[in-house]
Amino acid sequence: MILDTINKANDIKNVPIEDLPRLASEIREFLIDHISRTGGHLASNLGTVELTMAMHLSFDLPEDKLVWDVGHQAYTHKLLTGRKEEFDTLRQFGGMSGFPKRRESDCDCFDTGHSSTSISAGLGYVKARDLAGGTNYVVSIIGDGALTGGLAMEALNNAAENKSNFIIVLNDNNMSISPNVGAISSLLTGIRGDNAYRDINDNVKSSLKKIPVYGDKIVSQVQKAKSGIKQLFLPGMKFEDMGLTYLGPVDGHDIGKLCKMFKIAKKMNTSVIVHVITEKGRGYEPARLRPERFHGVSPFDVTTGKPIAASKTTYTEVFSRKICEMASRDNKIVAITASMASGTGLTRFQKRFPLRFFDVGIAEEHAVTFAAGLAAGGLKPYFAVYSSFLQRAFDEILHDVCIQQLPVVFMIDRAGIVGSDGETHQGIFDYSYMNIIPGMTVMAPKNRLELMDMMEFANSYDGPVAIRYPRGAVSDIFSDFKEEICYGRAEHIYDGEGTAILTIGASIEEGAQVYDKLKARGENPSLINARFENPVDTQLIAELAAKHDRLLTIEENIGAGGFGMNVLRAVNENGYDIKVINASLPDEYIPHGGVSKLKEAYGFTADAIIEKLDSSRGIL
Ligand SMILES: Cc1ncc(C[n+]2csc(CCOP(=O)(O)OP(=O)(O)O)c2C)c(N)n1
Repeated sequence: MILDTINKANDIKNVPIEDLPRLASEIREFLIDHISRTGGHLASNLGTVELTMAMHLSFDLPEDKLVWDVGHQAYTHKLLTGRKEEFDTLRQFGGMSGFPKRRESDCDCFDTGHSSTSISAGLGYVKARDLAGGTNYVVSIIGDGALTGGLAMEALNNAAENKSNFIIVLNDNNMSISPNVGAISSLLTGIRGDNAYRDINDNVKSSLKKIPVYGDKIVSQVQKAKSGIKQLFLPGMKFEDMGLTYLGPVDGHDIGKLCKMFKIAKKMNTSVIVHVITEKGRGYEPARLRPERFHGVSPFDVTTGKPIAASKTTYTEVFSRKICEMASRDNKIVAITASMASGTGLTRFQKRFPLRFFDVGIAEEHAVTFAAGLAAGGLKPYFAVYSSFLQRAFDEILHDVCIQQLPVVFMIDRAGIVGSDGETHQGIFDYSYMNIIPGMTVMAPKNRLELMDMMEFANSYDGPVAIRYPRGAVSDIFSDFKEEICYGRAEHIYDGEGTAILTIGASIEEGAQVYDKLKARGENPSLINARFENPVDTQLIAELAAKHDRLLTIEENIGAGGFGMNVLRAVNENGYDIKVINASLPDEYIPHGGVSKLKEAYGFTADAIIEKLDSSRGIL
């Protein structure tokens, strides 16, 4: 195995050129074998094997900097930088992350997970290098999907003014997770099109001539090599017009051509885009044919491509069906996704109501202000979005939706600990950042039925509402309890005395376990499903204070600024005579791992919560 000879950065440079295609095949086999067992990002990684090899052949790590966008496609980079053995622990607690991590390797120069950051970060590296008089190369690798993000556009706008070498590799596979959308995608499709493949022409010459000293020489060499670098050509003029140098498109599976292109790019004294065409899922037919399904996968059978574990009904699925049912009755309902139609369950809506469905690209900030405009125009927009990705749209939620009290519904999926994607993807901040925006109503269902009831409630409510629900299988806990939803009112599950357990959303599970354990040791606590994080049910808290000596709040979110804080404030401000104990996740970034392992490690289990309760009572 050639892969056995690669144990640290730059080892690939010792592999004979004729063996590189075999190494690419071995890497693909390795990735398919390992990801089929651990789960992870497959299709994108299969598409970047040769591109990564070519970059490792063309640059010197760790001195040169490779800044990956999103970072989900950096598995080959990890393999080529001495982390082969760690693949068995991919995305597991204490194991190797699925994204670049500076703490993991000096070859990972920037932590990522969210989209469209690489050009900004890369440009920062460029300026830091230039100010220090350094000579290393900086390469940002961004996908065509990530290029639709506003941050990437802001960065390009800035990078166009740069007068030193900065290489931006545009990894174009014509796909975001789903097929890419919008004008950027059309622009790239145009460039990729038939008439794009021409021989060298004047425009390329002008690009090449920008290379100091060597430019003219390269032009004449390229002209001599008739079929040499055939794909250097004109169509990147749109980028050139912006002030960026454009090279490409180049076949992203041809290592020789890629290396030649990088050789040229290294000579430019500008920001240069190297446009690379790759195929998602290359080398594994199920992933090549259905790249969307193989974007992020749980363990699967390599022969059939089918997942090993049987799928269960998820909250996403419940949302997916319910929104269609509601939209069939109410033609004001429209749905928005920021490039996550399948992940958020909106594919069904897209098929049934194509004119009322909007995929805006990886553009959460735009999605929110767009939703505000739709609402101001008389519609009822539902923006379905993962908790961690909505973080970027904080100002738009405040400035465009809430100040104007526009009736936008935020369906916040993947809230709480999501597990194996780690720090960047845990949905543990939304109770805090949504909570502090005046005029925002924040709800969370205890089970699947309540999610549907909350959606009906949100539809009838004339103002901004957020409903947050977790990743994974639905719960049917306490499905016999279905009091009608009243604005700002909680739901009593069990009435008792002494300790009142007040849970929000999915943490009813931990609350019920705490309840059972306290009961088992002879106590008679109350259990309440808060339903509303904001506004908090002050009337209920007053009633509880009369009969209980302790209020235990439970929320799957960091402690700062969330539900527990609201309860504590209500108690303080009204002078209620009751002690409040807040159980939450710690105010920390939670790494990757299985959800239950993480809950254990970060003290979010019934036992850990009872321990906290007991220590507040002086019971050790
Ligand atoms: C802010 C943000 N929104 C959504 C996502 C989810 N996401 C991860 S990868 C991806 C698609 C990226 O497409 P592209 O950049 O073309 O990379 P490819 O996977 O096609 O190689 C999306 C939408 C994210 N990581 N960050």
